[in-house]
Amino acid sequence: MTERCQGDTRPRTGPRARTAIVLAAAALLAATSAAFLPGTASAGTTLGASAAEKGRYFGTAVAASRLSDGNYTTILNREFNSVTPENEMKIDATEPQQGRFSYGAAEQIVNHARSRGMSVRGHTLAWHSQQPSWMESMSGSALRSAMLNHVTQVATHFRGQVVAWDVVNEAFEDGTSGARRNSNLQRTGNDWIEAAFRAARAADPGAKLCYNDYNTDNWTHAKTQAVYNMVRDFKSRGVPIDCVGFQSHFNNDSPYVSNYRTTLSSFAALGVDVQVTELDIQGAPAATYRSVVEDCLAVARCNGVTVWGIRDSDSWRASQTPLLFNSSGQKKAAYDAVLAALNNGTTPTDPPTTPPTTPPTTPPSGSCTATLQDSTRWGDRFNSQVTVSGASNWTVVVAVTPPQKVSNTWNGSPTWDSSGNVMTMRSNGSGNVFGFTTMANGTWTRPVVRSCTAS
Ligand code: G2I
Repeated sequence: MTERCQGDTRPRTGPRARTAIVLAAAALLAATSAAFLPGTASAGTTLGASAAEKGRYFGTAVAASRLSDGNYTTILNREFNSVTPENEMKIDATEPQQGRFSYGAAEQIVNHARSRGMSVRGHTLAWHSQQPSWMESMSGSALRSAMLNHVTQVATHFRGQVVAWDVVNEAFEDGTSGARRNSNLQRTGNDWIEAAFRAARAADPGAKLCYNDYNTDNWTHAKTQAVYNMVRDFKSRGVPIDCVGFQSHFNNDSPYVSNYRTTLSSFAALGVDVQVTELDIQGAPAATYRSVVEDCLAVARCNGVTVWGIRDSDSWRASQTPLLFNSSGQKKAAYDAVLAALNNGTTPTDPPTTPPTTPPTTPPSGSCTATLQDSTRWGDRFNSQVTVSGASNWTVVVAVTPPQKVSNTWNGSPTWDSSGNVMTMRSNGSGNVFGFTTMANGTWTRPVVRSCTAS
């Protein structure tokens, strides 16, 4: 190209000229791809590039101690366009002594990621676990201000470098209570979560602020409903929350369930982004990995998936071989399934991003509305009444929480799924109010209306 003067517009037709044109075009294409998809190879062949084509990211947890492992960083740099420090931004790592902050390991990851165009999810500012010993032994107003100071300092330090923060992690109890987890932070007052979110917003107004938890994947679970109610309440009161993270550590005791997509879309309908934040699946079944990715792609506000480690040997549950690469760094069948899901994914069509006007027990659905009310309660069972509006021929799906069982119904024709926990009730000409009796079997969680469809 150097043999021609500027302004020389004569056509070039010789073999050298054609080679130069091809090379220039290839360079331009490469430069363009790099500009739009930093940190990834060409679209369609890596997780990050394929996710980017769908407007999503595909991330992984990263441990600073592994950044010197060439096999690890080769995969990291090739496949992922988002990283979450696995432990390096936790409270014990960033404030090991009160008021003395330590950011070295976290910065190592942030610099590695950002210099390659990957985005960073921050994990986590306020959590009952992995607290430094000085914080573990604190309580009351001293703990409240120490927690808020921690949120402020860390979010300020990384301002502009972290796209989303898990502001609060795992604040709800497991099981059927739907209660907050009893932790030293919870004991400072029920408003500790919203106080943490407000402090984070003030410190880094540009970061998306997320609530993050596990065992919140199954829409019928009390814990899922409890988090949903908190987010709904926060949105209605203007507490600055932008996103909800679903850790999604799936295993034989806590398996993936087909209502996962309902969970993601129901939260998204509250007006928050949703993200799969710590995905791993015992045994890495390809079909389940594929389903998770398809569920995220089906929800417009599901804007990314993060797996909790790269190779099986990097996993906190290494013996369950739950990740996309084996311990030698080779792609597993689950990898191929995820890549295929990302490449086949369609543009999402679920639009609702405004909070539903229906109560939390009535997630948004079809063209009718079903509202569930508690009715008579006995020592071993309770009645519920569902009122349908907007249709005379309707189908309403209701779920009870195992080990509950529905023992009786009226004013509708029920059918059941194989688990016996999900009842599809169809109108039978008896009007628009139907009812049913639930045997509690020790669990008094209110049944959930999943959908109402006019027919
Ligand atoms: O437990 C799995 C994840 C559940 N959700 C929140 C995540 O933050 C959590 O991550 C795990 C890390 O993957 C582990 O690596 O959190 C664990 C601690 O709660 C991490 O384990 C800790 C070990 O307990 C420590 O002994 C060890 O020093 O990892 C540390 C660093 O390797």
